[in-house]
Order: sequence, then C-alpha cells, then structure tokens
Amino acid sequence: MSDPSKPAKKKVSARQATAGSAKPLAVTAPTLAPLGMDTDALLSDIQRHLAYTLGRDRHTAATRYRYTATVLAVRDRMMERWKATHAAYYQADCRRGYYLSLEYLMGRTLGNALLNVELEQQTSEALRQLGLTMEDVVEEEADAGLGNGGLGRLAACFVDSCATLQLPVTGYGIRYDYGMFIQKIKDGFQVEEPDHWLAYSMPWELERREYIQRVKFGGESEFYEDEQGDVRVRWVDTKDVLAIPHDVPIPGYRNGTVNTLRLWRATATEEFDLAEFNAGDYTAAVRAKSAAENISQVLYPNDKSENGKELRLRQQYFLASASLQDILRRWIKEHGADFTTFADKNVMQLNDTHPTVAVPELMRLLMDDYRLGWDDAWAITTKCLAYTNHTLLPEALEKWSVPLFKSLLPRVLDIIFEINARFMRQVAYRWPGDGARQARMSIIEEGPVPHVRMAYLAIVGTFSVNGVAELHSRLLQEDLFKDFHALWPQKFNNKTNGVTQRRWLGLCNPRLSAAITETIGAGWATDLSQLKKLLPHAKDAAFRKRWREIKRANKAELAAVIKHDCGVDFPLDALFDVQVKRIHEYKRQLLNALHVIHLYDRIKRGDTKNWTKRAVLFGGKAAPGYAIAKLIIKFINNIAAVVNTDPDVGDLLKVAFVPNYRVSLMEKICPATELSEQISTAGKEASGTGNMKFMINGALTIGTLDGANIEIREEVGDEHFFLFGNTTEQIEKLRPRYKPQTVIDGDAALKRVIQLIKSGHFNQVEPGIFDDILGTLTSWGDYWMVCADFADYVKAQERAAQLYQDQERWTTSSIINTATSGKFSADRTIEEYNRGIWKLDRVVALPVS
Ligand code: 26Q
Repeated sequence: MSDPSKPAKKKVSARQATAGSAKPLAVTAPTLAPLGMDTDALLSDIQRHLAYTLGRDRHTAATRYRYTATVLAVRDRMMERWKATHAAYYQADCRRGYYLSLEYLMGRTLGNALLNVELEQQTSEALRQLGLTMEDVVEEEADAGLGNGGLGRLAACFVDSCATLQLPVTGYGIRYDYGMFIQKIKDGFQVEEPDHWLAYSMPWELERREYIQRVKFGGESEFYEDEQGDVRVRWVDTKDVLAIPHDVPIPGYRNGTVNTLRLWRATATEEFDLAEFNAGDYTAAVRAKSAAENISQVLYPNDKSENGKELRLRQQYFLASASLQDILRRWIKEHGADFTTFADKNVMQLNDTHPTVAVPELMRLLMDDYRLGWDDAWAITTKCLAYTNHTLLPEALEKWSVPLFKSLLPRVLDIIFEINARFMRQVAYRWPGDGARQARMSIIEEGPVPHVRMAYLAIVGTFSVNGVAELHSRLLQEDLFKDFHALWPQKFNNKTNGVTQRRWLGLCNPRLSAAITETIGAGWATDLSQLKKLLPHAKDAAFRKRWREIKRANKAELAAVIKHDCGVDFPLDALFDVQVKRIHEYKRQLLNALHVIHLYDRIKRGDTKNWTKRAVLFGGKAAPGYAIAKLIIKFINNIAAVVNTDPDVGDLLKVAFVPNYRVSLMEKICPATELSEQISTAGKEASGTGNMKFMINGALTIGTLDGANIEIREEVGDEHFFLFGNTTEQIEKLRPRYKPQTVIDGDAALKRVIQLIKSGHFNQVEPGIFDDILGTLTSWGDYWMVCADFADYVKAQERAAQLYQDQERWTTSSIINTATSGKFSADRTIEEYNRGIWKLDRVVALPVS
C-alpha cells in the first residue's frame, strides 16, 4: 500500500536507527526553507501572526493576542521538526510505544517549548522590542490542567522524557473541555469553579480530522455466518460517537525530535444527527447529540476511583477504543492487515487501570474486525499491553458493575467473561480444589450486583505489572496482588517514578540552574546524575553563600505570591515549610496542622527559647464530594486566621493556605521551599513525585518511610533527612490494638492541642464545625494513625528547626540534597521502562536547518 503523501519507505535496521551508531536517518528535505531562529525573524513572524493570522492592530493587540502570536511563531518553528520526526519513525519502520492515560497534567507549554527548542533568548528579546516581558506573556497561558495530581503530572513528565530520549512514543489522552476545577477559598471553605481552559483558544494544538475514529456504545452482540461459513460476532444497533484527534507537539530537549500527544475530542456522528432530526424529535436529537459530546466535556476531579459513574466508563472506553483503532490504522497503512509481527512492533503502557478496557477492546478489534482467532488475538494482546499501578489503597481499586458494563459495552463484556473463564481454568489447574482462591482471583467479583475488577483484568491481560517505587512494588507483590504474584512472578516489576529536570529545575529555578551550570556544566539537563559533581562544592563557604542567596531570592518571589494570593506576610528569614498536594486523609495534612497548633501553643505559653521562625504553606484541592478533606481545608484556614492575627505570635509563625494549587504554582513554590512535608501514613503513598521536585531544588525532607521517600533518604543519606513515624509493618501490627485516646492521654503536648481544638479556639463564631475532625482523630479510631505518629513528628520537626539555626550546616544539607537527586529524573525512569518493558530503539530525526 503506497501513500503519495509519504516518502518512499526505506528499511532501516534497529542498529542504524539507534542513535549511538551515529548515523542519522536521511529524511526527505522540507520543501520550504527553514524558518529563521534569530530575533529578527521571530519578531517579524510574531508581528505577522498578530496582523494577519489574528487580524489585530496596535490598538486591539491585548497581551493575550501577543501571547497567541508568539506561540504561533514558536509552533511554526517546531513544525518541520515534528514532521521530520514522524518521517524518521516511518522510514525506520521502528517498534513504537504508546502511553494511554486518562490524564495529562501539562501545565503551561510556552516556557518549556522555548527551553527545549532553544529560543528563550531570541523570544525574550523580540518581546522586549514589542514592549513586553517574557513573564507578562508566559502568564497569559492557562495551565492545561487535564489531570488530578501525581498520576497526571507523571504522564506529562514521561512524554517530555520520551521526546528527549528520542523514543518513538505517542501519548494518547482525552481533550477535556474543562480541566481540573479552579479552587477558590471563600470564608475558609473550598469553592469549585469550572476551568474553561480553552476559552481563549489553544494555539498549540492541531486538529486532525483525517484521523477521526468511530467509537461504539450500546446495542448488542449478534452471531452471524460470514462469506466463508465461519460463525462470527458483530456488535450491532450501536450509538456511535466520533473521536477527533487534536495533536500537541512534544519537543525533546534540543535534539530535533518532536513527538505527539494525541488528545481525542468527542462529537456526535452526522448520520445520527440526520436520523434523529428528520424523525422530527428535535429535543431528543439535541439531547442525544449532547450526550455524545459529553464524553470529553469534563475531567473527573477525584483522585481515587469513584465507583459507578457511567460517563467515566464511557470516557475510558472512548480513549481506549479510539487510540487502539488509530494504532491499528497506522499498522495497516504501513504493513497491511497482517498481524504476525504486530506485537513485535507495538507496545502500550496503561497508566493505572483507567484505560484497562483496552485489553478486551484490542481482542474485539482483532477478532471481530480483522478475523483473528481467540488464541492469536490473545497472544498479541498480552504481548502488547503493560500495566502500571499507582495505588495501594484497596478501596481505590476500580470496579464496574456488570449490568452497567452490559448496557454500555455488551460485546466488550462478552470478551471479559471469556477472558475470565479461561483464566479461572488456569487458576484451577494451578491450585486444584482451591475454590476460595478462584473466587478471590476472579475478574468478576460475585455479589448481589457482580462487578468487573479492573486491576485483575489488567494483570491477566498484560505482560508487565509495575509499581512506582520500590516499597510500593514490594507491597503489591506481597499484599494487594499476592495471588497473582504467586502465579506469574515474572510479570511483576518496579519502576521508581521520576520528574523532568527541564521543567522542575531548568525552567522553574533559573537562578539555581545558572549557578549549577556555571559550577559543573550544563550536562545535568540530560543527565541528572551529574548533579553529584556539586558534592565537593558543599564544602565551599562561598558556594554555600551563593546557594543561600539564591534560595532567599526565590523565597522573596514566593512571598510576593503568598502576599498577593493569601494576604499573608511570609518573613524571609523564616523556615519555609511546605505541604502541597491533593488533600487526602492518608497524606495527613492534619498531622501538619496539629504541629502548627502545637507551635502556636508553645508561643502562647512562652516556650520560645531557641525559636526558629517558620512560615508554613499548605495547598491542594479536595475532591468535591470528599467532605472530610474539604473540612481539613477549612480547618487549616481557620488556624491560619488565628495564628496570623495573634499579636503574641508576630513573625515567629505564619500559616497560609494558597488557593488553586496547580502546576504553574508549583513552579514558583518548589524553588523557594526549604522543608518538604512528605508525611503520609507508611504504606499508603505509592510514590509521591512532589517530594522529588523539592529535593532537586534543595529542600530537606521531613518524611515517613513511605513511597519514594525511602529511596530519597537512601540517596541523600540519613543525616540529611528528617525521618519519623511508624513503618508499614509497625502500623499494621499496631492497628488491632490501637486506641488514639490512650496516645492522647499519654502525650501532654498532643493533649493540649486536642483541648485547644475542642475548646473552639479556631472556630469561635462557627460552633461545632470541627467536630468531625476531632471525631476522626479520636472516637472513630484515627484510621490514618495521626496521633500514633504525632510525638515522633514533633521531634523530627524540632531537629529540623535546630538545624536551621545553623545556616552553614543547613545549606550543606540542602546542596547535598540537590547533588544526590539524580536518580529522580524521569529520564532514568523512562530508560528503565524502555530497557525492561518497551524495548524501543532510539530514532534520530535529521535536524532541520
Ligand atoms: C478513577 C476512576 C474514577 C474516577 C477517578 C479515578 C481516578 C483518577 C485519578 C483515580 C486515581 C487518580 C489519580 C491517582 C494518582 O494521582 N496517584 C498518584 O500517582 C503518583 C504517580 O505514580 C504517585 O506518585 C502517588 O503516590 C499516587 O497517589
């Protein structure tokens, strides 16, 4: 099959395609001259876009339009590289990877794009000539908040690393009209507002209607005999939805590669419009049309699975089906409908169970649409798919009711049942007569309403199951998935998370990056382990002084933001103590809040000898339906109101809750943070990634032995980490006999804290509102063991406070934290995914110009 729009394909061996062999692939020359990368060329393009593409003149050109014109000028400069990258992949006929994720928390794109395609200086100068600063323009861009938290941001860091490592990986996701809600704080309470991030256009994306896919819903399975006399199944009487791809360029770091993030938008099919409208029922037609378009309307704002919402299942299937059809379309275009080598050439990583319906969907497409038999289809499916788990909380494991599945995806459910029937035979063979184990391991959970267990479907249908930190992966094997581990030990592996240092050091902390580059060179941008070359400089007093000055300048910038957003003054000589993340009981913002009350109580009692000033910052969104999490926000805000206005406290302690925590805010917070709060109940935080961003930027961590904290402490060394709390094993041993009230009674400081809350000190005009907080801590058993860890936490905080008084030693520890953070680069993580799971060759596209 030849496509005139593509250059003739040349077979290239994996060796040639691998960059190490240094022979870049020749790509058909672009027909147009490459665009100039100098300031003048850029400036004239920005002006051209402003005048012609956007039709503005000097009087109507608000900063917003100058931002858009700037993006268009920059995007133009990525276009040839983008096409060349895809031409190179096509010519190399390389094995390809796909990342399937319901979430991509991209944040802003402009700064990152400029950094990666090396246009920062020129753009800054061009904007100056237009009378603007880079900051003015960057601040015009809305965050692309298409994710809840860690899992979504991880996907964003991963696509950045894949492009930087020149791996042929495409990200697939959903282009939600509304991203993560905007959080306002009113009277201390969280109020959610819609995030219409597309309101002012999205100049980075390219709609590609030529690759529209059709996704089926509803209807029923029908058996029929085909022309060859074979009995086959088809899915009929469906209500279809169209998936329209919107491609976002993902530039690698200064390497000529531009990969693709393909986000699907849902629209109604045309014939569905016509049929319904012609039938005369106008309102029904409009309803049906908007039901179809609903699918990509809004991101679910829950970071733990919310069971049973039909629209969520529609979203999951929409993503899985559109993406797999797109992958098969590309395959057929390049190889014809012969699937013998499909599994050698394609691998798809499932970001948690959210896209796991891809397992039966790939089976369905191969069998129903391409006539493969069960065994061949199963061999391909289980060779192509791999699954990453992101949670240890059993209540967060996704389940879908069988009746709901049946009404929405009847044909897909048939296939799940068949997968399970065959799997149950395997279990029975391995453990004969062990009915309890069969029931335990079944993909279908029996009960009054049977449910599909998505994690089990994911384990059965993939060749690799990984956790996201060493402890998490071990606990998956020993605990949550132990039966499956016993059956298939070789499937299980660990891939410790990482973050991209381009955004999380280079872009967000220009002062520190410049100092690091001056000291050890620029190699850290693509090899974070080079930061260890900073270690000897920790002993250099002049370097330490510079390090401190940088931190202080970053603190001043953050303090201005806190003043603006919260009206609170953070003193620059205070220890900046930060906990920003989703609000969740297991993350224990309450423990931090209790410590703040303890400090306040000490001040009130005059116990301030050797005091270290502290500025405590909280931030994070609560799921709109998570009542206790929302109450914790109110609690923190009320504590802040009391502490910040008490004349006895003054500068000794300040507390703020910054509204609307998001990617672009973390870019201002992490460079200024000195103490990073990573205080989850041991065994509950799968990994954490904020912890890594703080470490890279020189914060010291106060943390439990949980998730990646363990590996952070291993890297930095015990003496540069404030460890506290029960371990996972201790927690589980303690749980059966745990009585929080006994702990409170035995700890005078905690007792006073609880008494202050009980007395209504933080809710003088709002009687009783914190009763449920007291309830969780005391009468309801304190499931998250806040009281159990309080005393040890206070001691660790005291160690931090004392170390801070010795600024030379603190700075030394800070430098050592940055210097030993190399492991936490997403580049290392992606190299491990690639070596252990994906096995892709690096493909180098010829640089344009
Ligand atoms: C599922 C079904 C229905 C509705 C919502 C959801 C849903 C959405 C988002 C469930 C979970 C999430 C997000 C989970 C998440 O962010 N987990 C975090 O992943 C990080 C990256 O691996 C880890 O570092 C964190 O420890 C983990 O909490």
